[in-house]
Amino acid sequence: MSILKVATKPFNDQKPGTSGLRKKVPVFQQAHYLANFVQSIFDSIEDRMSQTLVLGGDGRYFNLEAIQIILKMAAANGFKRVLVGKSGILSTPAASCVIRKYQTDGGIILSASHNPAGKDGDFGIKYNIGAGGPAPEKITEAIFARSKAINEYLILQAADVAIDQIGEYRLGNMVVQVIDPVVDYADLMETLFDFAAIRTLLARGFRMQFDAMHAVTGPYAQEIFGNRLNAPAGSLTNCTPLDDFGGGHPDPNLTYAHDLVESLYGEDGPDFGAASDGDGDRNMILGKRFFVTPSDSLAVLAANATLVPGYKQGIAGIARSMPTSAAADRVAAKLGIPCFETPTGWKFFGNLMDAGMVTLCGEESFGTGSNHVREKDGLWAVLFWLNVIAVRKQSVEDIVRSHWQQFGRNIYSRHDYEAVPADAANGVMQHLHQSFTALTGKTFGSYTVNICDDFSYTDPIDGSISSGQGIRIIFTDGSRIVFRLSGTGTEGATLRLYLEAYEPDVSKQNVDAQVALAELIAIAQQISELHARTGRDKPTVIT
Ligand code: VG1
Ligand code: CO
Repeated sequence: MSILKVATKPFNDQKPGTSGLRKKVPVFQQAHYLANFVQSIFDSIEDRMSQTLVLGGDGRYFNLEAIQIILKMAAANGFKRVLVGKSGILSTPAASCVIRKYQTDGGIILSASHNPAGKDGDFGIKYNIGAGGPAPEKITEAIFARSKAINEYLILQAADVAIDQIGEYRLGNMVVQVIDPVVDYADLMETLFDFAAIRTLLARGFRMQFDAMHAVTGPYAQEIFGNRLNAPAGSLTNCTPLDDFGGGHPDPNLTYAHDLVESLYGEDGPDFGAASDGDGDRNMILGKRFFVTPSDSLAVLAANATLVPGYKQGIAGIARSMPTSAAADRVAAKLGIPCFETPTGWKFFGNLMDAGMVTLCGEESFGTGSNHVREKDGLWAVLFWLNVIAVRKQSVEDIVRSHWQQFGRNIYSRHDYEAVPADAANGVMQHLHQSFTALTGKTFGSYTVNICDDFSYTDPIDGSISSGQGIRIIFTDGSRIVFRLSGTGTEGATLRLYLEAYEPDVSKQNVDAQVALAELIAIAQQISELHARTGRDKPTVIT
């Protein structure tokens, strides 16, 4: 077997976004496109000779081809060993679990998460460091810089490795170890949650429905809920991973998880519903005719953490992304623990968790997790909720309402405007930027603007600064409007508008978020000139 040095030219669009490099499949299928990026990752790893990596993806179209290319490149680049998920499948949290458990030097995760898949869908790739989390910006910037200068990559000339059987195989001087990550992941979950209590809950007639949306969590859900928790047949749906996710959009929210939502809101629906996304790191939690916003979910889990074995000693701190509601801040204040506000993207939580400063982290985008791994974790959140329900013996709705009663309700919504022409979206952001001075102190109806800024974050551990992370318009009563451009889309620009208002009065908490936020929505439209500038009169998705 010989090592080929392949001459190549840089592509200039390989800048990793919020979570790795995401492009349409045909972009990744161009000659050298994937290889250029992989070599750029490898070139940014110091001492890569003799390192061990983890490799796997969410099973979407192009996953298997990409894995064979990456294995041959890893062998040619001097890696000692690569742990691959059986058939190339690894959920994002399981990849983080495996990197940590086997103390590997890092890993490569192939996923475009919640973006649709298939031959005209999206594909993605990201690099995780030895702590198990997404590479920090310093590394992603180095990878991007390298991708703009690359002129050759190394690849082994060899036959494909059979990765559908557990075992060890040689590829040149490298060992390919095919592992079953489901067991490793399920074992970790058993160390955190009271499986006996959840088993009893399910045995006594509490009905759950989990929708794997034909994405990566299917096998994990079958092992955990089916085999280990004896959930009755019918509790799990769409558990066979498909390379196009069954043509669906594996984003667990009220729009895309419509079958699940219909079932929970229907006659005689189950008591608890949950769904995950393409790569298994997101979660949506539903009660009977009740939706838990992800921001509330983080706050509720934090407030109830000591009811769960893995967190019974208490939590050290909480971190949330900037656009996530301040519901968790109120819990942190009550518990007397710190709460950190970070930019969007899980990579910003890693340092805080490594330093032991936070235990729970969350994002409004259906992401919740803890220091058990360094990624957000969909099934972990589902188990956490089930464990809390098993102990409190209350419905999802009762748990959330009693939380609001105690802490007040941070009424919250996100409006996404997808596939907007980039110029128009940038125009909205620029216009807002230019309005900071004019807006400050101005009154709109019942709201007066207190602060306008573009969010910037200084990492408390390594001092690195990330600026331009989203425009905040904060009102004197703490209500907020936030505008951000997405860093995960592959078509035009996605403009996100985040809205939050605080309601301490219990008698006013039982409202529809869109109704309660109507005044803020109108202010956001007015000050951003969104309709005039983008031609859009309503959002693509509301969550
Ligand atoms: C979105 C979410 C962000 C999340 C990211 C990756 O990013 O808003 O909170 O961390 O997706 O999630 P953006 O830049 O499009 O807003 V996943 O499940 O794609 O790994
Ligand atoms: Co995801």
